[in-house]
Order: sequence, then C-alpha cells, then structure tokens
Amino acid sequence: MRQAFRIFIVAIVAIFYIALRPNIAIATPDNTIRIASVDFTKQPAIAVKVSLSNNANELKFIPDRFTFESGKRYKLLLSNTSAMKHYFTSKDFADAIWTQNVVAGNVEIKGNIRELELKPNATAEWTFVPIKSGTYELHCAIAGHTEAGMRGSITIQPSV
Ligand SMILES: [Cu+2]
Repeated sequence: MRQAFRIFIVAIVAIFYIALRPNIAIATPDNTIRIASVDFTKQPAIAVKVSLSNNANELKFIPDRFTFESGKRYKLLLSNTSAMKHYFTSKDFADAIWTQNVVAGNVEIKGNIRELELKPNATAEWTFVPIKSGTYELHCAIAGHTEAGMRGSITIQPSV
C-alpha cells in the first residue's frame, strides 16, 4: 500500500514536471530564444602597421612579432619602402583567421588570402578577424630572405 502511494506521488510529480516543462523552456515573451552574438564585420578595426624591409633594404619585418586577439577585427597596414619586392607569407596564420578583404591600390579582394607580395613602394590593407589561437611563423618567400632574417612570428591569443 505504501509502495503504491509512493508510485502515485512520483507519477503526479512527473506529470506536473512534463506539463510545466514547455513553460520553463519559454525564455522570452515572444517565444524565441535569444543568443548574444557579435557581427565581426561591424567592429571598429584595430590598425596595425608592418613594414616589409625599409629604405636601407634591410631584410626584416618591422616589427617582426605580432599579437592579435581572437574575435577582434584588425586592419594590417603593409608597406614596402625598399627597392626589392617582398612577401608576407604566413600560411598557418592565414588559415587561423577570417579575411574580410585586402585592399591594394583601387582593388578590393574579398575572401581568403594566403600570401601577399608587395613590390617596391607598394602598400596593402588586410582586414581580418583572428579565429584560432596559436603561434604562427611569418617569413618572406623570396629565396634567401628568410635566412637573412626576414622572418617573424604572429600569435593569436584566445579572447578574454
Ligand atoms: Cu623579402
């Protein structure tokens, strides 16, 4: 008898729980679930400058270390004031970001970019949002330039 009463109570509780459950799931008056989201393309871009070599034709990136934060929007302003062409090559970094665009001259390129080549006196703007944290190597792909010191590193930190 006691056992039957206990089962009855459990059944009543279960029925009420199931009956009330839909009301618990309704989070907002208009019956939608809202998830906070960020439109990365509308964040102000943080400008970061990088020179590929310089007027003295030194084979280096200036600066040669970069730290970005995942989920922020950046505009990397690249320039080459040397007499030679240079590359900004960091394929693993390129795979760890979302590229919004690259603007060079009067051309805007949308979509994935793996590598940029800058001729003497060229400039380019690369707008992106870092996605995947890690440290990625950067180098210039022209033969001998990496070995001569034209290399660096790019770190993406998790968002805080
Ligand atoms: Cu170079």
